[in-house]
Amino acid sequence: MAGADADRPTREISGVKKKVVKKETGLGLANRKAENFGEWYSELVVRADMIDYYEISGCYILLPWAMSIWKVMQDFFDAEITKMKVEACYFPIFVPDYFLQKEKDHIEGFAPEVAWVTKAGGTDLEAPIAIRPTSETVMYPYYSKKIRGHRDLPKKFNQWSNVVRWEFSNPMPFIRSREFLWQEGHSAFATKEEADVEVLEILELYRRIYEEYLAVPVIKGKKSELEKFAGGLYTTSVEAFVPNTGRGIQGATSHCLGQNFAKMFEITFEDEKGEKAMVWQNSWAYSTRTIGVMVMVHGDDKGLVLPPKVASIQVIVIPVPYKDADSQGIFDACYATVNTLCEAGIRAKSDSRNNYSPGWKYSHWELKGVPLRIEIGPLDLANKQVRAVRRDKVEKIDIPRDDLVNQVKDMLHSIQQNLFNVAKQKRDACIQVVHTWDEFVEALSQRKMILAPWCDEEAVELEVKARTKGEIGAAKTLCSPFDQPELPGGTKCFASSKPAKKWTYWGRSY
Ligand code: 87F
Repeated sequence: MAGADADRPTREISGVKKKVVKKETGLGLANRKAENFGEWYSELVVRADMIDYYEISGCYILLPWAMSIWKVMQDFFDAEITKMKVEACYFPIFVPDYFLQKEKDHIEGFAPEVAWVTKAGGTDLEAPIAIRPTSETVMYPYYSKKIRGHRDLPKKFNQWSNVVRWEFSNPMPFIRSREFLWQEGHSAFATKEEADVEVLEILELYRRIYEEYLAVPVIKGKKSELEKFAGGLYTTSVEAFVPNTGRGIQGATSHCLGQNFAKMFEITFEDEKGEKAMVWQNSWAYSTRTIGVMVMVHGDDKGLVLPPKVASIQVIVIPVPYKDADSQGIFDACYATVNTLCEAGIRAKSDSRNNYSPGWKYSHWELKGVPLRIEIGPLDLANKQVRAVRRDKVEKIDIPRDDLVNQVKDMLHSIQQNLFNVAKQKRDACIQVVHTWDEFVEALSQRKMILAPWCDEEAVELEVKARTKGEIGAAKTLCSPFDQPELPGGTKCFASSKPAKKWTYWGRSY
């Protein structure tokens, strides 16, 4: 039937007119995840009301549907770092030029991304002032001034803030934006041992944010010398993977800075023997990028899929009145259901708008990713039950109203678990172990996340980058996982044939 979708509404996305998936509601996405991932992602974050575009390229409006997710992660993280005796603080957004210069050696690579304020009204400032791209240079002069003796240590500060990095590569909501939100933690210790312990404690919190809250599997590991924060001693990270594009994505970083900044900023203390010593420092951050990773991993052709733990609405209750049915009874049952759920600590809401059909509402809340939908129609009313429909898979079950809370709790728990399990299966299916260069090139062309024995030499990583350079980007190291498979003696590096020192993940990345 030629006319079957001829009357579907079209929408212009990136200049191309696409058929909209659902004609009856007009709510379908014009782009498919498996066909044009980039357009699918940009369309989804806007249509699900997470993001709106702004006049300045690379800057986005973060809407309540996204901020509520950020808030859940913020509350979790704040509670955990408070247990670790980290204190909240806030330092200014502006950095004097001479503060930034102190760090000039490793800021060199970053310099093109630093934004500057040069004027107030019509008059030039005496000296340009930088907008923080990160706050080492803002905070450490204070550390230098305040840390005197061993009793001032450890000092552990965290701030929630925005930072600005004027990127020139393709911006992407949440993933690469010129202004973003993050937490940055900065701590100073008397000993390296204490710093080492904290690096891993924080990294574990980052793993939990991804795996327990966002239901995204990550790999914990250490960055190569080339990929670490140049100002630090070593960098650890959690690495996620986006199967549709075959790209790794750095999820969060926890750095041991060693004593590099202590030297630059003269952060010293008198130790217990009365001798002058330099502090050991860490810094650590995760940003709103976390939300983008979650969208990419779980979203589908119907829209967003939210893990229950971060969803601001976990259950949407929709009345399904029929012409001659007891509409008031149905609406009352919906309100009662919401009340019961909310009293049990479940984030539930009813959509009782009378200017939209139930079908439209189903599509709308699917687009927004609400984990569980409850429908109440005349039959449900008569049977003292509700119908529950999962967002993550095709499953409808009837729940007796007197067992509502228990069963909804179980379902939300099961959705959270299932999202993680499915994501992990997909991620694991993309991991390819290789031993030779040819296998590596083949796996890369199949968009895999590659685990290879490596000699751990910087020159070899540079060579791999150069040899894989192409239109869709070069391969680089993602991390050397802490969880190392056995490396039998005599194993050779896949790229240099020198003795391999460790297993390392490689791939294209964001
Ligand atoms: C961009 C411009 C200027 C990253 C930049 O990861 C400076 C920088 O120092 C820069 N982009 N970085 C590295 C940030 C390191 C570190 N800072 C504290 C973190 C965690 C939080």
